[in-house]
Amino acid sequence: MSLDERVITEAIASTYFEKFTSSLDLDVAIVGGGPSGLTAAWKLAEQGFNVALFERKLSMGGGMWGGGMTWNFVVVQEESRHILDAAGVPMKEFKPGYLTADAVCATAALTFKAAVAGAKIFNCMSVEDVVIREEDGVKRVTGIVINSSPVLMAGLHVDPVVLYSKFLIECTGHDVEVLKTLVRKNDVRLNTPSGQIEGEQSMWAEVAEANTVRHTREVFPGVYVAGMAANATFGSYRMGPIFGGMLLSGEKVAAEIALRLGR
Ligand code: 48F
Repeated sequence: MSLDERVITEAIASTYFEKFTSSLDLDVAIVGGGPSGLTAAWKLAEQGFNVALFERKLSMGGGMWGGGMTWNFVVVQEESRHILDAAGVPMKEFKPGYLTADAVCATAALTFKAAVAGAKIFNCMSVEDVVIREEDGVKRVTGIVINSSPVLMAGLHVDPVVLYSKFLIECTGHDVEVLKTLVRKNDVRLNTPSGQIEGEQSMWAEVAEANTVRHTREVFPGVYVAGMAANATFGSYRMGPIFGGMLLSGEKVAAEIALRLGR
């Protein structure tokens, strides 16, 4: 078979823009491709929702690849075993209740499950702002403003583009970047004790893990927080390289939004 470079280019461009235009009106936009975002994307996509995940970096996985301090194993608790089991990730019990999994295998498996379930993954794409609307005095986030990561990294003055979404899941981790932008630019109150982002506290794994799941909720009309972003938003602790809470948070946010969307 002879190869035509023009066809290769056309195949990539037309397939990519088909994926892009089918994302103009999303059910759910997920920002951040760490363990919580990937789990949420997988669980929503497998129910048939129009869901896309935006990750600033070239690779998915956020803080999961490196395990603890680059020793590339993660620990998960018994309660979250079913999620990695369903993704086909082998685990070993280290002590009762503490399971270890290969960090690379777990990250790759979650990425694979999300993509194969039909989540549209846009890597190398940064969410730099949100779309906001006001109706009867109530503000709501109705979409995301995205730009190419290399454009932002190079500091080029290039305008972003916009996609609409019924719900946004803020999964950007410790920095809570998208929610910070929403609060900084708009005169809004969040569904937190102070109405603002409370900020992350120091290490307390047991409380943090429980709170990651507890704080996974809608924090502003149209915006849910999940994963480490949920902890930072509601002022809880960090937990280090134990990942069960991240997986359970992704599972919970997917279930709650699925209910809201009528499934
Ligand atoms: O930090 P990250 O892995 O978030 P997570 O799902 O998991 C936290 C754990 O990895 C770990 C932990 C506990 O076990 O404490 O830190 O809550 O992934 C966040 C992802 O969001 C991307 C970022 O590159 C990372 O991959 N991200 C951040 N800001 C943006 C973004 C943005 N504005 N647009 C697109 N992606």
